[in-house]
Amino acid sequence: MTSNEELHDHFVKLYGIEPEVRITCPGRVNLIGEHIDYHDYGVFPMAIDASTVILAAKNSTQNIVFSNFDPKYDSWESPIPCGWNGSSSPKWFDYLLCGWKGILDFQGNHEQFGISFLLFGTIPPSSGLSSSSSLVCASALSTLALIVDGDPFEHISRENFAHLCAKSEPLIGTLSGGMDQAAEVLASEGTALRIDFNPLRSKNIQLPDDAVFVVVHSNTELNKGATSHYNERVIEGRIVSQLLKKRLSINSPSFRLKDIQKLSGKSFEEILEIVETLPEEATKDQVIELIGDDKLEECLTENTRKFTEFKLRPRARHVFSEAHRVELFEKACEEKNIREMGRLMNESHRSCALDYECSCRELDEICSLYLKNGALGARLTGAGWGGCAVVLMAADDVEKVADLPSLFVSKPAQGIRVHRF
Ligand code: GAF
Repeated sequence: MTSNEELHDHFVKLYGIEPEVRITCPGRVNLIGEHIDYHDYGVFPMAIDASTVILAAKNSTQNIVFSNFDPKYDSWESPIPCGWNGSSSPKWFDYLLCGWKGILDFQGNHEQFGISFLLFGTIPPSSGLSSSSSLVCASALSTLALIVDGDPFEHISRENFAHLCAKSEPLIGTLSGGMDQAAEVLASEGTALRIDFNPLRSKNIQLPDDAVFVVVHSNTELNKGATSHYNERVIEGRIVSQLLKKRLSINSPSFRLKDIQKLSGKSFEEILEIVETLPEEATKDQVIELIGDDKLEECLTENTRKFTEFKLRPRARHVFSEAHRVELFEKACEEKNIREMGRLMNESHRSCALDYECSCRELDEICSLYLKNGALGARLTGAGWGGCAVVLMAADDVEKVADLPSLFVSKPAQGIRVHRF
């Protein structure tokens, strides 16, 4: 375990100056509510103990310098102005650049100065525990803390800061929602979070005392195609929104499914009945026939124009049923009904695997293995296509899985924090 003193001394040795700030930003594990944040539906994550730590100080140059405590990652230095170069496989420091740039844009014409950053991370990368958002948030807060005096959150609310970080990260290429940044910025130690969007807000939720969440790595990194699969799911949801708007005579520019449900006045049960009448899948030409060229165009982005085939009914079924499960999970949690929480997690995994097709063999196997050994619920967490599963055990049963592979038992951790030296 690397101590704060070690990091401090490493910084001084590396750069020959004292660090001014230390930012600690946790990762997150999502308990339920997968792939629905970009439709503005509420989600249920908690921050975890693994984190990104950044030490930073203004330097006497006009250069941005990034170094990683882990020697396997190369350092990177560039004169200002600079930014992510748009490469399709972003490096660790590209995420830091996004956070840095996000704050500079927010601060308008603020005088720019060189900064030296030192990164130390304990969130396993590509594991579905949101290491990348943690890099963005930590670098954004380091930059802000170097620009303003005192508590940076007196200059921007935590909600607006999380929103800013979420806006900065898509520069990297994923059309992601805002769950990860919100969980990492808004979390309080000891409680999970119910996060809602547009406007972003959160509520602390006490987990039942006898609920233990175990995070298990499938030992498959998020697979290479994950960004493309992710964006494909976003576009499929947008097409569904156009179909539903037409079907229900809704006039709205939004293609967030929560807006469409709200405008339709339908309950989850009612909207799920309508979903069953949608086409199972459609080619691009068929979509154009169904909604028109202009409506399809509204759904697409530069990088997603290449998609030619879309699954519709199963994707919609996942989004609406998962949003409903979040409501039921929150209720079960308040009633301390951990059996029901587990049942909902299992349903969620099934829906992710079969309807959203964002699981993989290794994740399915881990979930089955834990369920066979007494878990109440087990599901993939995060985007899927590799990474981690989250398992719910009754505290009395944890012994039963002591010999199974696991990463850690997760306790709700504190959100992002700043320390000034
Ligand atoms: C990734 C995204 F960044 C989140 O916004 C969310 O959509 C998640 O996948 C899936 O629930 O972590």
